[in-house]
Amino acid sequence: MKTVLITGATGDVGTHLAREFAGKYKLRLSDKRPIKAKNFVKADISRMADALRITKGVDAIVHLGGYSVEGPWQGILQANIIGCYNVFEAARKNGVKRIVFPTSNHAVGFYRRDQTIDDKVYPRPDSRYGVSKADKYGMEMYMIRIGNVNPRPLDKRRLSIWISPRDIAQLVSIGIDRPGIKFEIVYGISRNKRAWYDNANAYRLGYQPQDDAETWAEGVLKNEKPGGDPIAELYQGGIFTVAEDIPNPAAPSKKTKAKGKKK
Ligand code: 15L
Repeated sequence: MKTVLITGATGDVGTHLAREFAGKYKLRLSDKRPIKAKNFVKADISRMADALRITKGVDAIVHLGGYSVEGPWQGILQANIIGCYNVFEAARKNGVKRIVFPTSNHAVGFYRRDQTIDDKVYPRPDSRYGVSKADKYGMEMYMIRIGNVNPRPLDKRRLSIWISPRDIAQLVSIGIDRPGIKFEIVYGISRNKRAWYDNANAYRLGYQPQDDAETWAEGVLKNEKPGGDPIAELYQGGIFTVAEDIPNPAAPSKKTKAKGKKK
């Protein structure tokens, strides 16, 4: 049985994968936020020493650690850019060849909704977060541009980019187990009727999605509230406004500074 490290394991996607992969792989779960689990290791991947410690002795890494939405530049830089570099570099030093990097639809979120894009399009990030999810290196890399993982699609945009927990588990498994991968980009969506992506590369690698967001379309569209940002609605990522006012949770608060407390 392969030993697989999941970074950012306490987030939504990590939680779905940990459940779906129980018994299939020997999992090592890691995150900054601790959870109570025997196979959990606390680590801050913005520190190289932590990245080296958690990547030792694993067969593959599913790197989910970092911001999973737009955030302030300093936070994205530490967690998503420096953190990603540390995990990839630590993997190389520890001889871990296979990395599954769940990137995001936001790495190409500035393509318009009236376009269908494939795995070869030039990245067009729609945000600082989107930039941190636009690609890397020479080991065995498998990049999944994830739409949105949820038991059900949440809104009209997600009818195009939704992926069910069992489909994301299948897609990640291909990235862990399929021999001969050098560098691949696939889209992390179910077999959605309204997809904006041509996912032929995922199908070529053996992906057979079980679900389609269309099953929930009627209910989702009925609940859709009119009056969203009309410019954002042109773009696949749905992000247009500049989020300068997002607070940086990585910055020490005045209280902790005064006491000189470590995070
Ligand atoms: C993402 O990349 C996020 O990780 C997820 O939380 C959703 O916001 C998703 O994109 C989305 O675009 O719906």
